[in-house]
Amino acid sequence: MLKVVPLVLFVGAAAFVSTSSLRDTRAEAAFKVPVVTVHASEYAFSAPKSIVGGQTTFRLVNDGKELHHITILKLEQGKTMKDLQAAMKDPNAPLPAWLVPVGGPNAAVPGSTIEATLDLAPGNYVLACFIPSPGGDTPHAAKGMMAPLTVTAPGGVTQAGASFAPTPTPDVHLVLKDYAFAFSKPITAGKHTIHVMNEGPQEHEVIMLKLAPGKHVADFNKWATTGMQGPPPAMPIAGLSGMAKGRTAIFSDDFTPGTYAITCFVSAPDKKMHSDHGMSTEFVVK
Ligand SMILES: [Cu+2]
Repeated sequence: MLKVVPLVLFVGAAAFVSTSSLRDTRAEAAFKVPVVTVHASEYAFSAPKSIVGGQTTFRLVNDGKELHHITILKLEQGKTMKDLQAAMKDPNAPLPAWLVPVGGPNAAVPGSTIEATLDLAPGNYVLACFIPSPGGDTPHAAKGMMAPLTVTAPGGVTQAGASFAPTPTPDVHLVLKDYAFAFSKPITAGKHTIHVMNEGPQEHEVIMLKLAPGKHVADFNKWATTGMQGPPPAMPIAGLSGMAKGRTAIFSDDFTPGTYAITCFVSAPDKKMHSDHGMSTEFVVK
């Protein structure tokens, strides 16, 4: 009997060593995406001025009373936020060639926190909110809701105060194109991590909605584009703001049974919104 005790201790210690080293390896692999937290209110972002490039999770915390999102815009050809502000003075001007929308969390209801994960190359960017206030059509960006962001080349140095989250592992793919959304498989109840690819040719966005009972996506499209008056026919949940052709991004939603919709409010060359070209769809989660 006594002889057995050391053997048991030895086996136990070996098992402990092997599980703890396994855990370390997994933790290293799983917690590696830096999280950049951005606070939104009327009408400003509180965000870091500079981050390191690569795959990054943007966490949008809506501290305000209105809907807000982050559209992350890459400034090319040496342009600055001033150039963007000048270009925005003409609301009918087409998107300048030096401005590339790359996505971001879209759209957080007051008090909520939503995330989107995307890969950022080094360069100069602007965070902007293009959602208008209720009763108007002036985007928040025109009221000053823009912030410059410098993305630096990864240099192997972790930023002070950086936090990390598990690498998102998508289980569903969603393709955006003119003018449709296509899931790789039906959405079931529970949490899904959705990998989105814009196949273009135009910019597209993902406005993900849980519809109120008896309401349809057409009701939301009308409500959102006629001053957002009265109770919303749908609740926006995590989605992705406008992204150019070829861009990918990842977001997650926890789906409870009900009817959902996806819609896109990007403007087509004919000035109609993509939703008016049929880029709106509903799906039922059982
Ligand atoms: Cu679209």
